[in-house]
Amino acid sequence: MFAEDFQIGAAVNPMTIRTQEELLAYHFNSITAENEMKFASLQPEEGAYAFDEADRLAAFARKHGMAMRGHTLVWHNQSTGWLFEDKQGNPVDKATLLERLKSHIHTVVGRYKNDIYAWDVVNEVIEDEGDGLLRRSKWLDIAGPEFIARAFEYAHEADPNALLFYNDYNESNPAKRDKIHALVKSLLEQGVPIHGIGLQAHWNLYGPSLGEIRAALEKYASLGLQLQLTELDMSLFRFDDKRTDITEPPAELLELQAERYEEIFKLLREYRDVITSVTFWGAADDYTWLNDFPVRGRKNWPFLFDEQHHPKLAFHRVAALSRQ
Ligand code: HAH
Repeated sequence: MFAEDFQIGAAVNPMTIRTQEELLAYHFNSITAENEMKFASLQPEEGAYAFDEADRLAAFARKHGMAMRGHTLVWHNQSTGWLFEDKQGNPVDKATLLERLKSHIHTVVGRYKNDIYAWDVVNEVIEDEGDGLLRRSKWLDIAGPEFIARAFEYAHEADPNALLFYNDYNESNPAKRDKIHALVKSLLEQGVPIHGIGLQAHWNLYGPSLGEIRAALEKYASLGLQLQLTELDMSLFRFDDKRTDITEPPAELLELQAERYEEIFKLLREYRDVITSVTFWGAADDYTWLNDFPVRGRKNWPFLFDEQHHPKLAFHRVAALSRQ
């Protein structure tokens, strides 16, 4: 329904390509590996790559003629201990860390050259709180800010045709938005090969506001890059809401969710010239990372399809938009 506006994607894993195959093949034309292409999944021990699961997801995309995004080459989480240490367990020096990064990126990006058209090269390096620009991490401690530019250069060497993204969450929060903008602007000024900004879009019923989303799209688009929503979901709970008593989604919240999805897709469509893809971080409410995060054991219902893969109210509202 949105084929002329942007791609519609879903994050998948080895279980959901089985349990949600029909739904995925029918409604989505792009996938992203939820975990299977992260550093720790692909290179758990130095030089001992584990491509099995990632390969199966790429094969699923090929089987169904879907596009595939790569996620993610550099992140402070789901990385792996050995990367930052020598055999004695001491921190490695900058040159060693960058050499390992280069070798990982060349191997991984090279391998999926024909399957993956866009990579989240660097994920979540911006600090959420205060005035500091970059988040403290082993990457930053050992290599300094330079690891960011180097990662994009290595990815570009490995596949000059791949579109390279900086990806982050809380991307519509005005303070963080300005920091993301500042980082990407400085990368562009240094001539770093970067082609897009990924707005994770882990949103909820109460925020960010439409005005904040619009302002973020405008500000990022002013850099002349393409934009993608990379991890969209619509939690029924505020981020700091710790309640655990809701075990079925209340009708009034599903109505609110439908209104939010409707107004958001209306807005995304306005920006169809700069937005090239909208990927959900899952496909249907039977499986979402939000089932245990940030509150353990609590279920959530963030998508357009319910636990039986049937369209929710939100789906019908978004579908009606596409016919306008
Ligand atoms: C995302 N982080 C990651 O990009 C993705 O790889 C993971 O599967 C799920 C969510 C979002 C995030 C976070 O890392 C920490 C706090 C809030 C949100």
